[in-house]
Formats: sequence, structure tokens, C-alpha cells
Amino acid sequence: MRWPVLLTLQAALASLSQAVQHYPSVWGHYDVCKSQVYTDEGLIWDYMACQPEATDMTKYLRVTLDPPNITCGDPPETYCALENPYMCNNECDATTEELAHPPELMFDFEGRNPTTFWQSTSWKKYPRPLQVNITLSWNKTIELTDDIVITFESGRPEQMVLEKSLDYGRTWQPYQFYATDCLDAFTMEPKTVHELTQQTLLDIICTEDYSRGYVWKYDKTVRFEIKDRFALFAGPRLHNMASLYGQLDTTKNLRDFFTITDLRIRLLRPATGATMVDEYNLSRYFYAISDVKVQGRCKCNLHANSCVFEKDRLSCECEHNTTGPDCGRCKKNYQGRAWSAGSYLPIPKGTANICLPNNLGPVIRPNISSLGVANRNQARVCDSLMMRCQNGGVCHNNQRCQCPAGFTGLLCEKPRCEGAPGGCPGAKSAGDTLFPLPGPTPLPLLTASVLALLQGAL
Ligand SMILES: [Ca+2]
Repeated sequence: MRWPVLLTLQAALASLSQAVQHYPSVWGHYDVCKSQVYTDEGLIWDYMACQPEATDMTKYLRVTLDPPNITCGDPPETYCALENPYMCNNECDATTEELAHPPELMFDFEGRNPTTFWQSTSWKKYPRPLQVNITLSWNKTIELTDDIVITFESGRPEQMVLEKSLDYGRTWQPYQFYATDCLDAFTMEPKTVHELTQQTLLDIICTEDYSRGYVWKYDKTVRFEIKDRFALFAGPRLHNMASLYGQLDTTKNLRDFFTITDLRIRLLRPATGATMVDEYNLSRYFYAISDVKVQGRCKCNLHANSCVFEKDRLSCECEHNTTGPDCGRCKKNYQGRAWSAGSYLPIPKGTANICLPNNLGPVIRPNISSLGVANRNQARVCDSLMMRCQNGGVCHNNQRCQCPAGFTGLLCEKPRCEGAPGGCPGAKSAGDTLFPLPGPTPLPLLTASVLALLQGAL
């Protein structure tokens, strides 16, 4: 029997935990979904936005190669070194364990010497291109939290594209292009991640940083820089995660940018180390990858702090009366209002936006009996237990939520800007623009200024 593997790991990202140590009160961990608190009304549940810990996601993926028979060793082949066509001691044989290079070796524990790696057949069909698609599928939406790092055992490819899917592989979008010559390969101007700004963060770039210099044997990695993009909001050492979380909360495109169900590494042209391909020594040209790093967390819409891997599938352990693999809907009998994702705001606990029981209404006015006692069976609009006023609203006599200026609705669950001309800032589905934030602005200030803006608009 296979035991579920709990993903609530103790080990956080090294640099993030560093940030926690330095700035414990600036931003929340979001690692607790609810807690019991004592109030005048007794022991009640307090609900918070929560998410699973980030972890190594390569343990939970399925890998597919296209073409499927592109792995070396069937029939056995001998390879030569790229730098030296006479050094031919790399042998691949699928039937011998020590000489086989199956795809799993891209994801095993790499810490031993020599490394273990997947390897393709050589470029024996030159001049037809040697192209391989490596697809990593999670069958679950996940959120990336750290750089994607691909370590090549041989030279890094001269052309490759990293792509992502958000719909289980039905459609694909490029994440980044890589080439020794971006103009020549993709008719794109070469750029680096350091040229991006808050406004251009979602731009797809072609970079030459990870394709050149095959001779430097220690320069083996190809990277997709997640943290550098985070740093545009959170500062160089990610010390202001509140700013990032606030931005993720209000800008759907930004959130979706780091969300994936699948990744595809498209290897388009292997390292040749020269402008000309040596047609008489084609066994020098191939792809070999020793390691792929993907750090992330299950996307649970801030309604779960753990994610389980059961029957080869990841799913969130939903709280807040939600259900579904991503906690993307309300449980049966808890559809008292429309489902809504939790919110990182206000820092540090966020807003749970829990699903409410069906039997909320109709709202009955307080029925003062002849004895002057309110009818015990009357429906409550709000209380401190299940029907909590959201977004800082205050419950009055269980009959109404007194909402802060920016919110409305029975439980203050709706931003006032909804339905207003122009809609809510940052809530547009297409053509989103990011709000440039001065780096170290604490989020409460931002929220206050947004509220002030909204008040002004009303
Ligand atoms: Ca390996």
C-alpha cells in the first residue's frame, strides 16, 4: 500500500526563511488555516488565508519525451567529446544498467560523483534537426517559488525554449527563449532578466546568457529566473514579501505567470561548439541533462496548508468548507455565497473568504417576543464562528456587518469597485497593467491609499 506523502515540509526555502528571520512581522507565513480563539462568546474558530509549504516538485511529476524513442542506447552507441572528436569513451546501452541513461536520471538525487543523466541519441540524421520535447506534467496546478534550473551534462543547447501550460498541456505559452544568437534563432533582441522592470516583468525574453561558452565545463546550467522577477517587487533579498503578496493578490496576470500545470523543455539545436557542424563526427552532438530543479507549491487558492500525493496525484487538503483539487469550489451545503479565493491581504493573516452554509437566509428581523427575548431560531447574518464579516467588517448584533469604506455586501465580501465604471484596479482579465510600487512601501500603506482612491472615485 502506498502511504500519502504529506507535503507540509518543515524546510522552507533557505533565502525565504532568512527573510522571515529578519522581518518576522512584515509578512505572514500563511501556514495556518484556522485557529481557536477565546472571545466573549466563548471558544470560536478564527480563519486565515493559508497555503502549503514550497517543496521540490520534481518528486511528483510525470515525464514524457517526444519523439518517444529519442533516448540513447537502443541500439547501443558510442559518443565522442564535443571538445575532442578523438575522445570517444561515452557509451550508452539501454540494456545495461550502468550504461543506460533513462529520463528518470534527470530527477534523481544528485550529490554523488559521477553524476547520473538522461542522454539523447546523437545527431546522426544531420542536417535534419535534432529536436526533443521534454514535458513535465503534474496533473495539478502548482505555483513556482524558485528558479527552474536545468543542468546539462554535455554542452548547453544552442537553441531551446522553455514553455508552460496552465491547462494540462492543451495550450502552451513560451516562458523564455535561449540561444547563442537570439536574432538569428528567434528574430528576438537578446535581453537578460536584469533588464526587466515591474512594468515589463511579464515580457517573454530571449537570452544568450545560458547558451554560450561550452568550453567552460562548470557553466552547465540553464535557468528560468523566478526569484529575480519576485525581487522586482520584494526587493533584492526578497525582504519585502508583503509587497509581492499584495501585488499577487491584486494582479491576476502576475499570479498566473508563476502558475503552471506542465512545463515543456524544447531542445532545438544541440551544442556544436563551432559555427560549422563536423559531418564526419556526428557522435559529438547530443543532449544530456543531469538535473532539473522545480520548486513550488500546490495551488490551493489560499484554502489549504497541505497537499497530498495519493494514487500518483497531488491534491490540496481543503479547509474553509471548500473542495476540489485546487479548493476551487464550495462544498455541498456550503454555497451560501459565491466561492472566492482567499486573499493575502491584510498582511499578515490575509482573509480566508470561507464558504458559508446554505441556510443563511432569508434574513429574519429580530423577533422580540412578549417576553422581550429575541427568538433563538432567528437566522443570523453574521457571527464570530462561520459567518464572519470579511475584509475588516464588524458584526453588529448578529444582524449586519458594518463594512469598511472599500467593501460592501452582506459580509463585506465585495470590493465596492465591482460593477463600477472601469471596474476594480488590477482585476481586469486582459491587458492587465501592474501598479508600480516603490520598493519598500509597507503594504498597509498601499491598501490605505487604494481605499482612499476608491473612496474618491465613489
Ligand atoms: Ca541525475
